[in-house]
Amino acid sequence: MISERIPIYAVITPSHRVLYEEFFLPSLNQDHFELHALDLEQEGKGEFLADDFKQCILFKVEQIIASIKKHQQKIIVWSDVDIQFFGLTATKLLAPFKNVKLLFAVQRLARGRNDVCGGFYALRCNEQTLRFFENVLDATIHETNGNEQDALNLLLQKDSAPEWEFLGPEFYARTHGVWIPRNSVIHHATCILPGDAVRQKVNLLQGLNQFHQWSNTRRLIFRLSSLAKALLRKIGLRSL
Ligand SMILES: [Mn+2]
Repeated sequence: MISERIPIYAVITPSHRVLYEEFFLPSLNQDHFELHALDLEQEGKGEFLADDFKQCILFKVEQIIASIKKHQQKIIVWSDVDIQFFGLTATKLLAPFKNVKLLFAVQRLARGRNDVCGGFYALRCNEQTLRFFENVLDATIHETNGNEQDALNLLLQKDSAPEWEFLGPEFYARTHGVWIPRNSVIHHATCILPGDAVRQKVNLLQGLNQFHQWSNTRRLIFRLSSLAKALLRKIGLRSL
């Protein structure tokens, strides 16, 4: 057990509870992370940017603001539950914050692009990040039609943004491409097709379960089959 665990926050909706219970929770090292799981009871399947999805986002941003007030000067994590961990430690997560000026470290949305993913980030709780997330809430409601990720991207472009950087490619998301780095510490099951989100995510998460403990041979087979599937998608013989 390390001396102080890092608070990690996640919002759980009924539609995504299965992901939380089967993948997120069993893979999270609670010796390193102090879990704050916030239940949000609502109807709906949680499809990206549907009304229930947007309500969840507003609840989430309000809770982020509350968490920053609660953990002054500490580093905390906010995570989606369509994520599984591959042995992520507190030391690994805190490494970028050795730069004392760094306030925000966030997963990249897609390889070769410069937008952030709203599904996994760490932040240093202080007045500046508090103000920043109050602005994210405002922009989510008034400028980006309920999309918190767009609001984050909009506000991080501005000169007034807190000092921030991307987490490395080992904070892997499916939208980074099929080639998962061997040192990956998380796997975010970001969707590649609209509709039927939870089922797609279960398949993605199952496909990489316990990846950090795989043999080299198993990793190689997975990668080759991923490339083959990607090729079939490209020529239209496969959708997923
Ligand atoms: Mn997600």
